[in-house]
Formats: sequence, C-alpha cells, structure tokens
Amino acid sequence: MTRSDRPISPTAIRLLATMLLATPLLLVACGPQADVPESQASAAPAPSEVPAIEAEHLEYLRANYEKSEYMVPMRDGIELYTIVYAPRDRSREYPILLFRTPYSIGPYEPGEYRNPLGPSREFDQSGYIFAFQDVRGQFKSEGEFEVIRPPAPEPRGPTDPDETTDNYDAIEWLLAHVEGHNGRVGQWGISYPGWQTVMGMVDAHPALVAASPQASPSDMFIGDDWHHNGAFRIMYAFSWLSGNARRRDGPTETRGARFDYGTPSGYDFFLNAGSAATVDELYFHGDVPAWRDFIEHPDYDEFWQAQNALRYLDDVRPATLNVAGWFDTEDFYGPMSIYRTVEEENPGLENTLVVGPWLHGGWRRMDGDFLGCIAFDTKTSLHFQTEFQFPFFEYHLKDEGMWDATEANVFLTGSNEWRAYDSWPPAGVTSTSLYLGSDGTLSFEPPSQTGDSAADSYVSDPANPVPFSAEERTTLGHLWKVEDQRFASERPDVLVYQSEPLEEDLTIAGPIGAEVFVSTTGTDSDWIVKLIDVYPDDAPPSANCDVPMGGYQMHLAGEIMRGRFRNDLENPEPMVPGEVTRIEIDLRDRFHTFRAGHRLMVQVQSSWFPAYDRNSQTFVDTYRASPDDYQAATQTLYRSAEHPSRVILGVLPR
Ligand code: PG9
Repeated sequence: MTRSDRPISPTAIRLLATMLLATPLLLVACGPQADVPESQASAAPAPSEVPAIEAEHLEYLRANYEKSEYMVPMRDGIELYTIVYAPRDRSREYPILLFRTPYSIGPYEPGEYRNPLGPSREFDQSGYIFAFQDVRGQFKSEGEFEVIRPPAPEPRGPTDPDETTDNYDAIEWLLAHVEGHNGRVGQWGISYPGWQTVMGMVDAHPALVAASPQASPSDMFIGDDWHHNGAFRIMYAFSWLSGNARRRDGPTETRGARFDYGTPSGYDFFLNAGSAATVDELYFHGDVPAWRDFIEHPDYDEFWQAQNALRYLDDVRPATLNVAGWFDTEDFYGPMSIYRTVEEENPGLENTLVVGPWLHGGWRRMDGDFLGCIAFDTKTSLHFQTEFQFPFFEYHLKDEGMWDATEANVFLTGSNEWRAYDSWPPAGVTSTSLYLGSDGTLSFEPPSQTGDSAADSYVSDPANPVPFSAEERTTLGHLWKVEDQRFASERPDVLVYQSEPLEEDLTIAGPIGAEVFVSTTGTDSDWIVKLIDVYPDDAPPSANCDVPMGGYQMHLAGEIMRGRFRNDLENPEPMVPGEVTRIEIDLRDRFHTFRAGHRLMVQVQSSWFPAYDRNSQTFVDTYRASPDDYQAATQTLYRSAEHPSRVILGVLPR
C-alpha cells in the first residue's frame, strides 16, 4: 500500500474542562473477556501486596506526570478524545508512547490517573510521554465505530479515514502540539489495541520507530476472535459484541452493561438460542451491526478478506516486537501470522518474536508462572517485561540500554525454559507423523491394516454437542486451552487415541498439522482434532489447582475445520454422504516437551460447543439454520494403510 495524499490535520485544540462521569480504571488493555479466572488468583501477587504497590506507584505518577486532555482532529474533521501524561520534569526530552483503544482511556476525571501508564512500571519510572486515545466512535471520541475497520481502498481520498490514517493523524498532531518530545514515537497494545498498533505500522508515520503489536488478530475468518476456518465462535462474539459494539447515540463515558444471560450455563443459553440469526432476533434486535454483518457474510468474501491485516504488511518500517501467548484463545493465529508476514515481506527489518506460556494478554496482568493447573516454574511475564518489552522501547526510542534480542524468543512448555533461535520455527526440526491406530492406539508406525473397516465411528448429534469445557460458564474464558480433557474422553462422540508412555523426552516445535480421512452421513460437519499431553499416573499434585494430576489430559493444541470449507474458504462445498474425504487442519504452532513417562493423545470430535456454533450437519446457511436443519450424523474416521489419519509434528532433536 502506498499513501499518495496525506494532508496535515487542522490544528484545532480544545482542552476539556468538564469531566462529569466516572469510568472504572482500566488496567488491562483487553476486552471484557480478559477476566483473570479465579483459579489464577495465586499466579498474581499476594492480595496484601497489590494495593500497596499500586497505591505507592500512583503517588509516584501523580508527583511526576501531568495529565492533559485534548480533542484531536482527524483529516475528516472528526475529533478523537486523547489523554496525555507528560513528565513534570522538563529538563530533558522524552519519546511519545501511543496507545489507542476501543475500551476507554479512562479514568476521565482530571485528577485520576491510569496506573501504570506504560506497558509495565519500568516505563513510568524511566520517563515517557504517554498518549492514550479513544478510537473513532468509542467512548469520548466522535465518529462511528466499525469493528476491525479495514484500510480504505487505494487510491484513498483526502478525507477517507480509517484506522491507519487515524494513527497517522494522531501522531502528527501529538508531535505538533505536545511539548518536550524527542521526535520519536512508539506504539503498543494488546489485542484490539494490538491491532491498532498493526494499523499504525501500515503506511506508518515516519516518527513511529518502534511498534509492539501484542496478540493482535490478523484474520477474523481464518483464525482469530470471530471464526476459525469459517466456524463461528458464537460465545465469544456474542459477549464481545454485546459489550463493545452496540449502536450508540454519541460520545459517552459510560461502559455498556454486561449482558444478563439469565443462566449460569452458556451451553444451555446458546443451545436454546439456535442460529446466529435467531440470536439477533431474540437478543440484539439489530442493535449490534457487526452481528448482522457476520450473518450477511457466511463465507470468506471480500468483506472478510479486506479485514485481513496481512494484506497490508508489505512496507513496514518501524522496528517490530511481536508478542503471542501459546494458550491464547482469542488471538494466537494473528500474532504468529503477523510476525511471519512482516518477516517475509520486509527483508532486513528488525522483527522480533516473543511467545510465552500465556493466556490472552497474560504477560501484562499475571506473573506467568501458572496457567490453571499447569506450572511454568518461573515468572515468565516478568521475564518478558524486563528482558524484552522494556529494553526494546528504551533502545529504539531513547538509544538507551542494550537490545540485541535474537529473532525468536520462545518459552518451551513442559521443559519450562526460554530458548532463543535465529528463526521460528527453529532450524533442524524433523517432520514426524503420529498415526491414529486400532483400539485407540497412537504411534509413529504407519497403519498396516487395509480396507475401510480400519475405521472408528461415532454419532454427532447437534442436540447434544460436545462441550468445549467441563466448567459451567457463559463466557469463553481462557483456561480451556490447557484444560484436563478427561471430561471429553468419556463421551461416546469423542474418539480417543493414546500412545504408550514415552521412554524419553519428546520436544515438538512449530506448526502441528492434522490430516484425517473421514466420512459423514450428513452433507456438512465440523472436524476437530486435539493434541493432548497425558500426565503419568504418579504425577505430583499441582500447586495451583486441586484437580488430580495423575492421568491429567492437558489440552495442548486443537483446531476446527468446518467441512464445507475444507477445500476453499470462499467457495463452500457440501460433503458427500459416505464418501471418504481428506481433511487437513492446521493446529497452529506449539513449542512443547512431552516428558518421559507422559503419553501423547489425540481426540477427534465434531462439535466444541458453544466455543463454536453447531454445524447443522446439513449444507444450509449455518447462520440462518432452522431447528429442522440440525440433524444427527454418523461420522467415521479411517485409519488404514490407504487412509492413514495422522497428526504431523515438528520434532526437535535432543
Ligand atoms: N480479542 C479481543 C478483540 C480484538 C479485536 C477485535 C475484537 C476483539 C480483545 O481482547 O481486544
């Protein structure tokens, strides 16, 4: 993309004097889904420490930073609400660190401060000009919010705004109006603010020299918040859109009320609600435009393709620090694909990857030594903050400190250690197949049995879908990404294949693939493959949960393929009843050691509800399926010499 016409914004400035309503302090740069589950409580500092540290830090911020509020004009005249915290010490110059969010930049009262101001407290102590902006159409900013508004098509007119131009105009304005800066700008953000950072990297303002997009989505149809391979993430989309994307009358300080599900069971709620179209009729009544958009675009058409951030990453200039969490249930495909695309499209650019054992945004708001029952032994988040994030910005924005990070800095789960590589995936990985066998076996030997009787079957019934979690909950949460899968193995509609205990450690790195040969009696179906680390019977208890760890089936990786999209996301095709069909599924990257004594397990199933909406198992428009369209189907998985279903791992030599 090139920018042909970039007018400078008018220089109107309006100091807002009256801040009427209080808005809760938003410590975390994430949506309402970013709740820290109760079972994570011990991963955070002891409760008695938190207020003391925060209160002390708040005093520090008040003493050392001055807060100012502005309406910043964009090129089309829309004004975006912006808060700047600038160091009171004017004896030196500081870089600007920009953060743009749809989740409110409050607190809005003049005397109330965000805490911390930077991505971690080190930034506040070091001295930066922190600039926060409510994005177009959200909270106190003017204009209309469009969920993941794609960059305007070229040639862009002088007043065609999008998030890339809003980023540009915000930086231009800050440089012209905020005193005491050193001419350099950095930008960061997690998830939606991470996507804003990616938009900042597109046709970047020349002053933007360092960007850290963290857990940014890249493609909402392929692998991030709304869909995976075309399967609709109804539970997450519902809660996020109902809280963040309702029509509004105008700028506001008020956050929308949380939706009242009227039941603790999201499973029951979404089962009763039916298709996406009925959800709209029952609950949204057209009040959530994005939900309607989803219903109008069931396939990977230009609506979705235009939103694909990867399309716009061919001329990135700021140094980039990409951050992802191995167990991020919202946006893992995004940061990995953004890293890869920036790498491929921008040779010579400094482009670094950090991946840790985190849930969505966990590196900012948790110590990172546990996720649910799973221990990682050290405070991985603090390591990230002090060894990567802070030095990256200090070096690029202030020429201070040391920044010589290796290309890929990845936490090896299972072995629980950080490793650094010149590339991701690392060199030397061997592609190795793990075959699904008879009697629930799993081995590195290909099957010898021939014929279609080498197969296993189950009935997938949309009236009784496989739950994605054993927990009763209305929102997606996070911990299901490492949850014990014993609840699923016990179901007759989940196929289970398990290896012998490993004699020695087995480390896998990079993408995990699945190739399964299946048939269905229906005309469409979902295919879900999960890779699981099974703990030995004598595994010691976890310090972070009371689930017995002997035999724990840790969900390590899993993905879904909606059968109609198996060959082409743009052009869905029915499945042919009874025909053996090859389905390929990318289970995404992992870096994990299966320890000696552990087993590998693969599970195959046809629903994952309500994390994903139910496939009616008939080839109709899923978003508008009527109750009669939902039909039970008999599913068969083949594991013969002709049709060897397998999982493909990248094995790292010891
Ligand atoms: N995963 C959230 C999100 C990102 C982009 C669009 C919509 C939702 C978030 O945590 O911000």
